[in-house]
Amino acid sequence: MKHKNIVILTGAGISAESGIDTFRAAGGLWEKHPVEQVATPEGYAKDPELVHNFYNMRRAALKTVAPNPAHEALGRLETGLAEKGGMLTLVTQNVDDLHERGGSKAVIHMHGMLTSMLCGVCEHRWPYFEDAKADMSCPSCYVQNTCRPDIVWFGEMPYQMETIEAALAACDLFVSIGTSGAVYPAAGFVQMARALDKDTLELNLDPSQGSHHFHESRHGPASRLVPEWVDEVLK
Ligand code: BV8
Repeated sequence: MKHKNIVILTGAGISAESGIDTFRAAGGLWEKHPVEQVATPEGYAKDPELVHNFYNMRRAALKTVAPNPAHEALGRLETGLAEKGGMLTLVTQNVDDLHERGGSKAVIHMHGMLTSMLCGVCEHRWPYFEDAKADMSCPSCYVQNTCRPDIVWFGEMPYQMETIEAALAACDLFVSIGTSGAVYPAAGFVQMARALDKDTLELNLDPSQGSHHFHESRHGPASRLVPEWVDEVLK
């Protein structure tokens, strides 16, 4: 195998064919819900009920969608690489649970997860699958009105950045799947990989904002491109 230690970054595009809206397409999430109002700490402080309702809607939608062949192919890749003494580090910007439901066991959710709640006082995190309300109490410290979706908003530090940077330093291939390359620091991973002389590959419906940084870019739907590429890697 040419590549044994692979880091993959996914974005909303890998879940698009499962029926989850992307962010920046026409009619996407940010068109219907201004980022400032629903994906910033300031927006949450101003109207916590509005923000909870935005995430309640997306959390409820998880029950109506299923992983697609791209998620399932990455589940196969994780197992197949391990069997051959290789390693996959799967980093996602997505807050849905479709990678896990598609068979991936180790997923780094650098922007958090819809199915996790966070207490703003004691930082307790717990699995959460229902509708949340601004006046709910933390099950650990019992303080009311401080629980928020466990999501990384704009202006907040993404999770597990040290782990991600160490994985990028150790890999021999960085692959970006279904992301526009619009949001940092995730959008900068390809430049970090290039600076470390790693091979880089983009699989996306159309060229991302960072396409020119990649050695190779393949354009088309993830449900076709990802299984094809995984078969190449594992053969
Ligand atoms: C931070 C959670 C500072 C919310 C999200 C330089 C360096 C560092 C930061 C910055 C910087 N410049 C600017 C910043 C600030 C900011 C930023 O990047 N702004 C942008 C807009 C310029 N970044 C931040 O604020 C980050 N934090 O910097 O903290 C700090 C430092 C020290 C200490 C404390 C703090 C935090 C960013 C995280 C914000 N949270 N999500 C939620 O999900 O509700 S971002 C949001 O965008 C989602 O996570 C999403 O995943 C992410 C990226 O979007 P994409 O996934 O790419 O989705 P998009 O719709 O854009 O594109 C979809 C793609 O799929 C398209 O290319 C399309 O062609 C393709 N596609 C569609 N269909 C298919 C397909 N591909 C294949 N098949 C298909 N079928």
